Amino acid sequence: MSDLDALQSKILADIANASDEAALEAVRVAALGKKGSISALLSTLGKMSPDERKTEGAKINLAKDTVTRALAARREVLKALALDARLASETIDVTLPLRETPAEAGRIHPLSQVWDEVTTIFADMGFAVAEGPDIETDDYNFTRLNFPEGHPAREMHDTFYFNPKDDGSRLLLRTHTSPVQVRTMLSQQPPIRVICPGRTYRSDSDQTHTPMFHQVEGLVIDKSSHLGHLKWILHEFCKAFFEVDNVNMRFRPSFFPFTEPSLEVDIQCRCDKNEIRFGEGEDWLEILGCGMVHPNVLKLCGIDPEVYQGFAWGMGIDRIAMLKYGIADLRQLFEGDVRWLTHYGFKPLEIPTLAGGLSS
Ligand code: 2NL
Repeated sequence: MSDLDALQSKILADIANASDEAALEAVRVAALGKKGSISALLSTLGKMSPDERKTEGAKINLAKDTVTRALAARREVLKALALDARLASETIDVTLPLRETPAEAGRIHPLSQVWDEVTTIFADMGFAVAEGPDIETDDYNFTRLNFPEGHPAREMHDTFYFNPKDDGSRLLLRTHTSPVQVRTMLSQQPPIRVICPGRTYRSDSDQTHTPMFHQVEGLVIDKSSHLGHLKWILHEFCKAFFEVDNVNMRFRPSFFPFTEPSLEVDIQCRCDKNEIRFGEGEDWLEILGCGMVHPNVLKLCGIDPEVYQGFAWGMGIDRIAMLKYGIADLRQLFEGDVRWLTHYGFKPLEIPTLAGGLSS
């Protein structure tokens, strides 16, 4: 065997043994690179006689072509092997749970959930939703609601006042959502059916009070609206909201400057240590106040009390949220603790509907 044949056999063996593309490249450089073994042979041609160059050149170039083809063939094989190995190592377990998208991982705050639940229930009964500013005038927050100037009931509200203006008047943070109903009566002719959910403010802070809280009030004005209608509406609301077939309600006499008569409403429940059940049990829980709109309020809001009458009610969204969802401490609602929200919050894509269930 000539030296050239031996060299070619050696290179072809190296090519066959190259286990990856990097090893194969090293073989190529060693044979065909600038200082490669075959390149070195080719560079000897210059010193040969023309005849010798003809025969030797043909042999060396043949060897070079053979090696080049072997390199290309081996490269294809190694590429295929590398792909097979990658496919084998990069398998994914399709049974693993999907990572939640940001839209799925977020949570709806229980107060927003209850707000949506309440508006859904009353919208189904034909109520419109009205909203108004948090900063109000004394007139809309008190005077037109039959709180006379200097009346002690104004003091009961622990009002946050702004600094007086030059004319002596003072703006305030609304202490209830009733000014929204005042605005509705002043701008709309009866019949009126609205609910007014919103933020309200009182300078009061302890276990059961926060300076900012949420209320939803309702107002119905028509020619013959009466307490029977009010009781039916509140009964239907309580059944829908607490998601039970029946609730027993108790109406107790009370006092509000803006209603006459005024009533407070309790619902029957069983209050165990860790759980409240509605629609059964021996305990009573106060959930709202209501009454027939005082004729003075109608008058002060541009409605003739000789022609129209109506009823109204108000309840704390924070309180009914805590009762329904078993939240023990009011202040947790406002801490913005994401771990708490992960536990008590609602999935964003599960929107409350009466048909699909409010809180399923
Ligand atoms: C409560 C009691 C109540 C009203 C709110 C109202 C509004 C107008 C006229 C008459 Cl414009 N009444 N609202 C009536 C009775 C009770 O709220 O304890 N809320 C937490």
